[in-house]
Amino acid sequence: GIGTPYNASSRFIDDNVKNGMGDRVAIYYQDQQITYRQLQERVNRVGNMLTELDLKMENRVLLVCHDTPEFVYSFFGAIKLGAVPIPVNTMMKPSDYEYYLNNSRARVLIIHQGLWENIIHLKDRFIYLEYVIVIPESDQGNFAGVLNFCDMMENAGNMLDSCYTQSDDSAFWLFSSGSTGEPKGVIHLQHDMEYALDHYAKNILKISKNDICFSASKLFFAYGLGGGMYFPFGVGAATVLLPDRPFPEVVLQVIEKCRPTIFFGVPTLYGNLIDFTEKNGKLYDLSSLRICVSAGEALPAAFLRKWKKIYNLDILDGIGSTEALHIYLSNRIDDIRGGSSGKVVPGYEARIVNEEGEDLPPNEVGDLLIRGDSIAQGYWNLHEQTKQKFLGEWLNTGDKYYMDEDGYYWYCGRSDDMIKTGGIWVSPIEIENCLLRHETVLEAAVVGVTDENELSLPKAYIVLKEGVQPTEDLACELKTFVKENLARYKYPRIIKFTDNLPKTTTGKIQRFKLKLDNDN
Ligand code: 3SK
Repeated sequence: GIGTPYNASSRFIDDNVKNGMGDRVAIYYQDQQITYRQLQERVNRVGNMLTELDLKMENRVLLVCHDTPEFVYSFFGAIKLGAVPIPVNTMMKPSDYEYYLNNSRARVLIIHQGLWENIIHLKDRFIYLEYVIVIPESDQGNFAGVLNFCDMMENAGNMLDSCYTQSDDSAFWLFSSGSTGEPKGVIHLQHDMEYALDHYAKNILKISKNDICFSASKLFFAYGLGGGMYFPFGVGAATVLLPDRPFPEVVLQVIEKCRPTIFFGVPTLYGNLIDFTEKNGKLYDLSSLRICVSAGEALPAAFLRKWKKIYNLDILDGIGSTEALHIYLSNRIDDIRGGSSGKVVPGYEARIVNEEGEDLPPNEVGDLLIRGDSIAQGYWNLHEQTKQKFLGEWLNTGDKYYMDEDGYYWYCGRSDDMIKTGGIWVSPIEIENCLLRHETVLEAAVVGVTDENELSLPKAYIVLKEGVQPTEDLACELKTFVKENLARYKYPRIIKFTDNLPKTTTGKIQRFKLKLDNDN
């Protein structure tokens, strides 16, 4: 039989207009203020233009968009049809987009002009793609064979009923990168955003319609998607969108100008903001903020102290994941334990288990499992990996944690060797494979090491081919080589030349031994 209808686009966009908030600002973008009524009309226009292309329920749409209103219109426009938007990282290499498109079998690609120009040469390799909709960034450019987002919007109707979906229908995907293999499509359902909103944003952030959110973390990250979009929309609040890279000066200026009340950043950014403020000796006016949030990796306690000292603001550190959609362990506004990830967010449950899956007592390190209803349905077309990660109701986070007697959780590292740099997961294997393509490299092993602020960075141990001299210049060349061949943020910040790598008898590199290197 037909069950209760639930469509996340209706819930996060239309309900605001229905509830009398149509004239409130939903998005601050550059000099524009976009109200909920305007937002609803534009979401409807995108829905109509996708319908014109015969996009149907469950068809995927890849979004390669900067943080602009078009991202939001496209995301919710697709969901309103029951189609499935897939926002992806805008900083990847061309071949990564070939993978995203072919793996997801997206029929439509919505992409900013500059980003399209970077991948246009690969277009014959996009097997399932039928339409490319380019969001223009200038009058000039090659729009041959593609559709123009703005022209289509203008010609599309502004009324659209949401299609009949239920709370367990697919709503959107995000790609999650693993230590081995290719990125995995994480399938999120229609009800997932509302669950994260109700449990994390309402309970922990106490978000209300009077808030203005600003996420320096981009919308294509699960973290930014909540903080910069569906948390504020879920309560009729506003968001500030910043399309540029979040350089410290820009971020501080945006806060001063737009006066947000909740700010979302990653530890590396807080470190940069602190450095920038200290070096310039100029204090920005951040007095509009009532909460700063950090996630992505553990926030060094020193950053918490310095931020408080400089700006008299607390940072709420928490941990989440793409698979869980948002934060499930967090400090509280009136209960912050520096250096810890805080306690379990109400609505989620946590277990710390040993290798046999048995629960461990306080203070013992084990694997963190999480339960809660924003957890994804599974990975697209990856049966084995889905079984390993999604254990019935429990999600195996892949993080090592212990819980102290007071119920605070303390992060102890990754179960696998993945490295988080600047809040983004990086696979050591991908960097190693890239280094191995350099003519001078015989063997390479990459591990995450921590800098003086306890933030992790990729470090490469390299065995050179016979006769090649290990020099500073070669180290620089290898860094540049990785920057040119992978997304820039993946390059090893430190290179150490060595005569051999520690290996098991079967020849597997023992990265954990490298992490114990006295230099680190
Ligand atoms: O890495 C995290 O801590 C995180 C938090 C919220 C949403 C997504 C992620 C990956």
